[in-house]
Amino acid sequence: MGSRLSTSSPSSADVFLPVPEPAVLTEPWRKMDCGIDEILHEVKEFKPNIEALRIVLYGPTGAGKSSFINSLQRVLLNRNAMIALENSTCTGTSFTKKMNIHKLKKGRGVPYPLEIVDIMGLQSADGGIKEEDIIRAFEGHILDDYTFNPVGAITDDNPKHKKNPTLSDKVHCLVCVLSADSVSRMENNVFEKMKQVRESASLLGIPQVIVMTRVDKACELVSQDLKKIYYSKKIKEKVDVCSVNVGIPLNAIYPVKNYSESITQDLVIDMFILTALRDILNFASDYVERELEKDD
Ligand SMILES: Nc1nc2c(ncn2[C@@H]2O[C@H](COP(=O)(O)OP(=O)(O)OP(=O)(O)O)[C@@H](O)[C@H]2O)c(=O)[nH]1
Ligand SMILES: [Mg+2]
Repeated sequence: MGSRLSTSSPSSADVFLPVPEPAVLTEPWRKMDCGIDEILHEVKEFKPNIEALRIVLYGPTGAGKSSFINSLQRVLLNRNAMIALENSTCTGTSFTKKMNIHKLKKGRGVPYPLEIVDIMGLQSADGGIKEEDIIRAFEGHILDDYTFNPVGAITDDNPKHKKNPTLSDKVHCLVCVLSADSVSRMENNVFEKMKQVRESASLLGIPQVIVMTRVDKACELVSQDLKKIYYSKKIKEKVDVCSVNVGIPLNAIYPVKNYSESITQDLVIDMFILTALRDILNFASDYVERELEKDD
């Protein structure tokens, strides 16, 4: 009895036991490029070359689209805020059924030059949003408060259909929202739907990014210490899955933790949200600049 403990030479079974790979990388897969004050200042003072930039969020039901909008608003106001209704019970049916255009603020009564279009989830028990509707939305044909019709896309005679949209009505950046804890289990048809939307955006020259939410639910290390996000092997793997399946390069993928429980602000949560926001603003602004140059 106890022979395995008393002997110093390992048995053959021990020799072939797989050595678990470390969950923490020795080098980060992405480096932080500046501090929170600098990035917050850059974002708060951002002046686009149009009155307001417009971005659209799209992705599967429950991915965290509405939560991301609220997180962006919280970072700008440095307090708890709820401008988009979130879904706290995941039923498989999209909670957001209307197209809502959220206008962000950077202080009480002070508008921020970013509008966010929150649309219905891509995949849901009731069929989800129609691809044609997404495309019409980013071309600027759908007005705020339009209720999606599960059986058909918007028609030209609908009062919420805008016939001749201007550059301000159009979407200047497509933000695909995926949750880190479910991306590896997502069905191929959802990725296919996303790819098609992305390709349509590419034809219009609209830049695209992925915001990967719920990192705290996908990695124990990150759940305990969000600062480890760029040192987490698991998060890097999830980012790779997003990139390969949606076809968006790694340098346009932003892992974030949304505010979902806390009522107070957290500098680390803010830092990752701000990193995503800063790049989205720049990409959207570059697009608007290209469109304006075309008109010259
Ligand atoms: N822990 C954690 N929970 C999150 C995070 N992001 C979102 N959630 C939660 O996930 C659930 C779904 O989030 P929503 O923002 O409602 O998702 P959605 O994409 O808007 O969903 P639909 O409108 O139904 O398409 C909510 O309970 C959120 O509080 C995150 O980063 N971490
Ligand atoms: Mg929503």
